[in-house]
Amino acid sequence: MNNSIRMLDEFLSRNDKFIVSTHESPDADGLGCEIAFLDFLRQMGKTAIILNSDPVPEICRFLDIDNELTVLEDESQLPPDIHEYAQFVLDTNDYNNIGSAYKILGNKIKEYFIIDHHQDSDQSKIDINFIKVDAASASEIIYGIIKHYNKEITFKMAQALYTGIVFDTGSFRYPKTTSETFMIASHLVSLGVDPFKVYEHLYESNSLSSFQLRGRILASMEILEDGKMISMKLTPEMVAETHGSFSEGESTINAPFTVKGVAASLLVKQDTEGPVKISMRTKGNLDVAALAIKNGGGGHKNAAGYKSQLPFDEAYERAVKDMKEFFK
Ligand SMILES: [Mn+2]
Repeated sequence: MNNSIRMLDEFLSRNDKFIVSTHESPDADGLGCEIAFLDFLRQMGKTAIILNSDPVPEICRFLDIDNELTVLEDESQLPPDIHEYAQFVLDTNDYNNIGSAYKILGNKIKEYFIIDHHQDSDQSKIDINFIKVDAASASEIIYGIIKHYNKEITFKMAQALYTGIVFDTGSFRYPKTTSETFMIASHLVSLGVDPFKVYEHLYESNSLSSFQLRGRILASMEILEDGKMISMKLTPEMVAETHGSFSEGESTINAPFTVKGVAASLLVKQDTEGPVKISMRTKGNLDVAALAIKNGGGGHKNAAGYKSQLPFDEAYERAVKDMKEFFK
């Protein structure tokens, strides 16, 4: 048994009641993990509920067949015996990154355990949690855990995990996609998942207002380093003026890679409330994870981000300058 499974096993043995959470602005991987993991915990004879900080994006609603994805707004929603609960944190390695829920839950739960695939420089965190950075998605890790314990994968669980995998691999395109990824996907499809239906929900269900928002983001682009780098802005004003969805707007960061020769894409973004966030995507050997970690964030070699305390325009200038270093 490897160390991660042993740590998980011990965590499961010493707790019977669990809260399951994912990161703020949740995505299909985090939400897919939660839905599958919730039923896994119940099959293990545990009590479990999902509590997140932010609502489910429209394109992920179809995953929530039994209405289990709950947003935690205040303490009155907590079970009376909350002090007997432990917490699973899925698809992020930073407890604070679960958003506002950490302020409500942080001092009440017994302990927490991370299951994630993002890079972190803190070895002690890796030693006591389940962090597998070579996994293409957290959903892939959850699948492995369910198989390890020989539990059943229902249609609901299969659809949730498949959607998480499709989302985090960019439809089986990103570099961490392996034959293992395809084998898992194949098994999930054999359990009844409809790949076209998942694709339609994820990629053909955006709202018209979000499409307009995308237009505004693209119009903000600066072409840098002879077309090797593209930077863009997603401002609170753009969100307010178009009424588009911030989370749908965020995916525009991938659009520059449809252009031959683009190796780096930068999106500096801020919703109508909340901090300025810097998202970086690259191709090849340009390692943005190190840059994100240096700024208090995290991520993967080719996809990473951090929050900035600076005003929007300063954060943008700084992020552009940092990323241009790759081309020196
Ligand atoms: Mn993920």
